Amino acid sequence: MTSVVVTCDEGVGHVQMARADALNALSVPFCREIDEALLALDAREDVRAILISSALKHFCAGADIREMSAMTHEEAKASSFMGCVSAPPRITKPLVVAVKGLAAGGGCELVEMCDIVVAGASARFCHPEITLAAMPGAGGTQRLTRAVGKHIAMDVLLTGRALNAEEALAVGLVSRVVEDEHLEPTALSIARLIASYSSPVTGRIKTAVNLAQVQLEQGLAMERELFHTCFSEHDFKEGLAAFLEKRKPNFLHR
Ligand code: CO8
Repeated sequence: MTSVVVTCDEGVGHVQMARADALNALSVPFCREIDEALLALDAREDVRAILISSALKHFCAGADIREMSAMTHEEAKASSFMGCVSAPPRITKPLVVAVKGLAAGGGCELVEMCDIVVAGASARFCHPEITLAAMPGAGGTQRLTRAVGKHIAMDVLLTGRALNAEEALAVGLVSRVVEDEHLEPTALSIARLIASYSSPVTGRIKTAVNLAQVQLEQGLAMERELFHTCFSEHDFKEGLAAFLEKRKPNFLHR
């Protein structure tokens, strides 16, 4: 079954996530498919902006919990595992993302990696890693904090609570909110408008804006190291097992 649908029209490359059996959970093979699609579009001369969206009712349920529960600390470190896609920060063309339903954990980190975020009214953004005795490993602590500031980031990351579309707009995680039925047409028209402008200039604006994210690389490297520590802890295994067994976790704080 195809889990990523790629189309290209009027200068816009469109990657639609459609892993229907697990709400677009970001397994390693699914991430590879998304990354390959994005990199292939970025390399095309006729593509001047890229849109990411979901074909399902939710945007993305985050890292694949079933897959993570079978992974050891050594495996996570050796593969630089981060429970998310890795290509978006390397994409040179403007990246627009259209979000409806839940963007959780790695799904929210994918959103945070994009350049313009268009939210449907049903969108909710959350980092539930803490409920699994885990933490973000794909930039969540860094990009969310840079987008919304320390106090909202701490609240979202330490409590696991979700921001709805209007709250996310108010704190700067989202660029625009529209009704769900207008989501894809609006996101597509934004991407098409950008694609109609001079692409060397849109690329340079993107590069320059990203330079405002001071010390991002340093923060990402430290976050990855802290994140991999979770895999060596009792509570993380317990958190993942409790999710899969649909029960409350029993954390021992180690
Ligand atoms: N991974 C794997 N499978 C998933 C995931 C997931 N993240 N989310 C949902 N599924 C599966 C469910 O198990 C279920 O499968 P089945 O039908 O076989 O039981 C199917 O998708 C449908 O899910 P639900 O029945 O739960 O659907 P609902 O509509 O009732 O609920 C939710 C949708 C609210 C999205 C709910 O599924 C949910 O809460 N999912 C988990 C969200 C979550 O906690 N995501 C964060 C994961 S952590 C992360 O992304 C960051 C990386 C952290 C790595 C930490 C390493 C140190």
